[in-house]
Amino acid sequence: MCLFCKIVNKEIPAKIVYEDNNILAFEDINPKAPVHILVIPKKHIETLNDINNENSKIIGEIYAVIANLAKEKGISKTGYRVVANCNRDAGQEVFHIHFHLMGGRKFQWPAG
Ligand code: D5M
Repeated sequence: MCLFCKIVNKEIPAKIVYEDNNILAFEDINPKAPVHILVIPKKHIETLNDINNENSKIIGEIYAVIANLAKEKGISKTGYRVVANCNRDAGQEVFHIHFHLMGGRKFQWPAG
């Protein structure tokens, strides 16, 4: 079972900030910004390449959770970045799709 599936199953602890039937959000263990939360579907989907017409509804739900968390964390007005890394060149380390919600500081563009 993958690392994030273990977090979903509560086999590995995480600082959970949001949970519903389909989605889990928890603090990144290695934060790159004052706010750094990972938002994931509970269902195992390996990479962005595996999103299709059957499973894509969850992506909109994830973005609604992100918008709520950004408000809760006080970064919705100042701004934030959402990042999803896909495969080797983007540096994906955990092969269960996740959306990094990062805020509380200024970001460079283009992203490194
Ligand atoms: O990002 C994978 C992210 O997952 C990276 O920012 C660290 C984070 N991570 C790894 N293990 C854990 C645990 N156990 N809890 C919380 N966060 C974790 P990627 O986009 O795949 O490079």
